[in-house]
Amino acid sequence: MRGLFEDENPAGKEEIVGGAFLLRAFALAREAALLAAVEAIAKVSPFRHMITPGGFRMSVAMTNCGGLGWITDRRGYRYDAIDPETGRKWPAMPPEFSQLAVEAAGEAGFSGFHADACLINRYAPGTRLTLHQDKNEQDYTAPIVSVSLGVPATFLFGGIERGDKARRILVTHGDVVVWGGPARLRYHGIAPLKAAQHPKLGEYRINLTFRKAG
Ligand code: MD6
Ligand code: FE
Repeated sequence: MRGLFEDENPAGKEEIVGGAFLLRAFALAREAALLAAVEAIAKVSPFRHMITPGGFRMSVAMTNCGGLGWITDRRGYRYDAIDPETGRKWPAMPPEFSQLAVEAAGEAGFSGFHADACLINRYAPGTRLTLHQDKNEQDYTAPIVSVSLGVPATFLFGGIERGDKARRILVTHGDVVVWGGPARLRYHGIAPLKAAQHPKLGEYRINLTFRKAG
């Protein structure tokens, strides 16, 4: 139980480093709506393993919703309004997604965050995301809002240089990480997912990352 003792933060808000905040369980009450929306999106634009510019198949399965979607192929990393698998626009951003993103950003001190892109990542056991910076967006003054659902994961939170030592943060179902300002270009990743079962998502972890891409 959290928040029962004076030395714990009842709001469940923790500053990981300057500009990066963990909002524990912030999305928990909305899990049913979020999971239903992910399912609906994946029916239109299915999860797929994209190819990196270097020719590697990503172990994370991805899809997107919103006006812009993050993609990678042999030509590079970028945002595009069209899903290359379907040839059509990405599914629209559901209102419950936009609402969660603006509220979480506000809780972390970034008011007026209007996401135009939501990348949806799906991790199976063993899947990892190596350390990277998010730098395909136009405007680094906007934060990123990241929602974790399903199986717990270890978020690796590094510095501004790739070789900087990374902190390890456990993110569980319903947790939201918001980062921006001085943290916006920090290296980060996900350690290989440990096998576990979640009552709603089985062996999977789903991550929603909201960005202002355009
Ligand atoms: C993930 N997230 O949590 C991967 N990037 O599955 C990210 O790469 C990420 O969570 C920028 C900000 C928040 C994130
Ligand atoms: Fe990232």
